[in-house]
Parts: sequence; C-alpha cells; structure tokens
Amino acid sequence: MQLYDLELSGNCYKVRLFLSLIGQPYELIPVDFLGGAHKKPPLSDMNPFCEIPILTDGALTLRDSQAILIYLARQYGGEAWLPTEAASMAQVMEWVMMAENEIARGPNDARLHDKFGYELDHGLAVDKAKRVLSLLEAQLEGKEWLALDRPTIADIACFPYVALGHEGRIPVGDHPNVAAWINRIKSLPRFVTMPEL
Ligand SMILES: N[C@@H](CCC(=O)N[C@@H](CS)C(=O)NCC(=O)O)C(=O)O
Repeated sequence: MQLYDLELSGNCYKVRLFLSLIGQPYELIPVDFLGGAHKKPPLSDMNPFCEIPILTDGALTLRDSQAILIYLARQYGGEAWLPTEAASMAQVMEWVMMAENEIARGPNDARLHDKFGYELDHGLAVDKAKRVLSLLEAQLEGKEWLALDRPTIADIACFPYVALGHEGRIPVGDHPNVAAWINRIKSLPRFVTMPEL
C-alpha cells in the first residue's frame, strides 16, 4: 500500500492518521507539490483531478481522502469505523460528506488563503467556517463523537481542518464541545500529529 502525500495537507494527514489508528502498514511517498508533480504524469494519470492524496493498494488506485477513508475502513477496519448496518452507515456518511463540502469550503479554504496564498474569498470561507463550528458544537452537545457512540471515520474526516482552523483565522474559540472533541481525538491510541496541530 502506498500513499502519495504532502506533510502540510490536511487531506493527506487524515489518511495518515487513519492508517495509524488502524495499525495498517504503508509506504509514504512524498510528492513534490511546489514543483507541481501532482499535475504531471505519472500522478496526473493516477488522478486526473491532479490532487493528492492518492492511495494505491495492489491494483487499486484511489483519489479523494474521504473515499480513501471509506475504503480503508471497510477493507481493513472491520465494523468499528464504518458499520454496514444501514442507519449507522448513513449517520457516519452524513459527517463524512460535511468534510467534503462545508469543511472544505469553510476552514480549509480559509487556511488555503492565509497559509498558502490561494486566491479565495477569505470572508466567504470565514462565514462558512463559523457555520461549521456552530453545527459541530450543536452536534457534540452531550455526545463524545460526531456520528455514533464511538469514533468513526466521520470524526477522522472532519477533524484536521477544524483543528487547523487557527491557520485560517478560524480558531475553535468559544466552542467548548468542539475543543473537547479535538482533545478526545488527540487522545486516541496510535494518534499521530501534523505540523501546527
Ligand atoms: N476532495 C479531495 C481534495 C484534495 C485536495 O484538494 N488536495 C489538495 C492538497 S490538500 C491538492 O492536491 N490541491 C491541488 C492544487 O492545489 O494544485 C480530497 O479530499 O482528497
């Protein structure tokens, strides 16, 4: 199994984190992102979207961090991280989708603007990120984990860009449920960190 990776990418980090949590060995392949390696063959052939992370497992090549989490959870994680029972699976996916949508366009975009100089509407990203924090704060009222009564890939998918929010001027601030949830994830066995977390 190989992961094409960038250390500072939250999308790559969530895959590294999950691989560590489930104890799955893999080979890390750093991508020369500044040199644009992800936009040229062979990576652009592996992922025509020209983005990382990319995961290979035997003959399988996968793009998209959420899709990769789903694959790893089902293939290697048993029932724990993504159950097959219909309602539970859908409840996990509700929050995995939030990582792909609201979190990507909120705290992720704000960080891309501030830390990496991407030409994005920072004000719009901040508005979306504030909504993300409010929704998470409400969901975590009286609950330890986002979807089920245990950690699932919903928590892993949403965690990185929320916890890195300060890099886009979206600190968790007065959201105690979100702050406690972040600390809970950081306390999981085999947790690994990334810069600025
Ligand atoms: N939905 C994708 C988004 C992946 C993505 O945007 N990756 C960034 C790095 S974090 C990237 O490769 N961007 C390409 C670029 O900026 O040129 C995922 O979750 O993996």
